[in-house]
Amino acid sequence: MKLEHHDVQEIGKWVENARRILIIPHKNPDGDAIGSALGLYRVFSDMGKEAEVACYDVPPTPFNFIPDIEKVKVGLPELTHDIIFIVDSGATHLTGFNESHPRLFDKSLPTVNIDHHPTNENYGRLNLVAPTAASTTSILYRLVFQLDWPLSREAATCFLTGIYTDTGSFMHSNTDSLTLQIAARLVARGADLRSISKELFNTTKISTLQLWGRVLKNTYQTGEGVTVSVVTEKDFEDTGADYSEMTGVVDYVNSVPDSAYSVILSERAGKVKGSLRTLRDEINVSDIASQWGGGGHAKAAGFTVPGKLEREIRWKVVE
Ligand SMILES: [Mn+2]
Repeated sequence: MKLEHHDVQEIGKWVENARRILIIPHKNPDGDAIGSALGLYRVFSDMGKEAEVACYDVPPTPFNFIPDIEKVKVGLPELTHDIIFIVDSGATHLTGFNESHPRLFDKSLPTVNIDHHPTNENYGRLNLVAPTAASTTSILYRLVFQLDWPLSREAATCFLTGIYTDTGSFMHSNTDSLTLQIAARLVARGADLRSISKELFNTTKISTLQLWGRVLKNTYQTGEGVTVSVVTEKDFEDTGADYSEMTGVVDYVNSVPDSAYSVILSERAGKVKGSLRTLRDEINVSDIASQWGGGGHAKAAGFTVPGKLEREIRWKVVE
């Protein structure tokens, strides 16, 4: 359970001496990004600190049940804080602020980078990067536990949200014993697992169902055993769904028996995004994504390239 990392005590000292703390999750925030940011927000508020959460995008509406979600500000305030936490962001561009605020990543500001993506660039002045952790929130739970910070019921719900979403409701291969132990401890601390599963797993908007219908209909398998689906800009327009509503459908596309791995190509604003997943032990989709300038985890990764999708396109694997 203990985080073996020399920066842990240093983070503790920084927080002890800080008054104003800014927390930044990645853009298009998922459950782990939002759970990390708002969990820390609650912990620091309970310590009497003046905490703020700033994100590039508005959090998707399924996260409206998360405590303090209304406190998330869109866009960055002036960077005059005593500490700036950047959470769940494997690369600087994922925050959305790399071009407008390069100072965030040149170590001139008191930044703390906490993440579990193996491709993380250690861009913080302090870095707590644990690639074996199932979620950033599971690292944060251990940090809170080790530094004896207060853990309210609300913060526990935030942290459990990150574990729940990043393990695909405890179904992905990153659901190990430590992750389940942390989840159990969070439930013991009052985390609201019932709301998390109801809001994030058993609630689906009509636009989401229609989008998923198109993704499922467009699914095919290549000669090399790769399961592929595509979703175009027009599919988003026709259904009224936004990009965040893709969450979840990838698990269906990835469930085809004997598939090597799965890819969903989605088109948005002149860019094509690829989401890769695999259930196979011997396949590392992060390596595959890196061929297109992307990255991520061994079993779940992604990339973004400029361009658009044309109907005739076929995904081909070459050695
Ligand atoms: Mn994550």
